[in-house]
Amino acid sequence: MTADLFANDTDMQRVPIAQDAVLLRNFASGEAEALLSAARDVIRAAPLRHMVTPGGYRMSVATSSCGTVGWVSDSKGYRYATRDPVNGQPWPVLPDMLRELAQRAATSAGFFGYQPDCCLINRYEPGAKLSLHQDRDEHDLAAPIVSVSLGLPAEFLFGGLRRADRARRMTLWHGDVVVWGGATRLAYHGVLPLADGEHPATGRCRINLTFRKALQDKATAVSR
Ligand code: MD3
Ligand code: FE
Repeated sequence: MTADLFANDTDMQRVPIAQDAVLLRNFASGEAEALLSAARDVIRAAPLRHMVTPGGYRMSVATSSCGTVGWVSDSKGYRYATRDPVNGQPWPVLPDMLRELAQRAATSAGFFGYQPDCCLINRYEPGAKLSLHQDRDEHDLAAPIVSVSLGLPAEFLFGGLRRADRARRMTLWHGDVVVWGGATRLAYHGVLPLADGEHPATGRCRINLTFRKALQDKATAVSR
């Protein structure tokens, strides 16, 4: 109780989730406005859009990307592409401010030398959800994924390596950062339909940034 006397809802807290996964509560709280501003610059050049899944469904989450590659989905499948299919242009560069935040978070979680080449931007409006899935389109599964939650809170589902494994539920709040690596890199995960609300930083939505290393380093990709 006494320890909580001066506790603040923006205090950083490290919460282990599983082996190789750690929640850094409020890690980005102090720079949320700057992160959102950088994300808005990206979105201006590469507008958020609702991709279509290979199965023909329009995603309720709207996405964009920046970096040397961006995540795309269409009737042919999911993949990383060097150009934005909407305008045929390369994706906007990954802003230093975003990359540095991701690198600091990775280091704080024990993953050193993190060099993400993509930041996927997800926008959830009320009702938007992400069904249980694995992220396995990346060619470098040794690198962690760093996720940053901004705006309205979301109920996140974190399962196991098999779809049928029971999923744990946790709330991700504005400013929370999660680093997922090693054993959890291929864990099933998803997001429940976003509850309606209003957040001072984002209005009526949640923005999630996920940093990825989608491409294998050239030096390590050489066949031997
Ligand atoms: C656990 N995004 O973009 S972030 C995605 O909140 C995605 O927008 C969610 O899943 C979102 O693919 C979840 C947390 C997250 C991201 C990637 C993971 C958790 C993960 C990869 C492996 C395990
Ligand atoms: Fe995912």
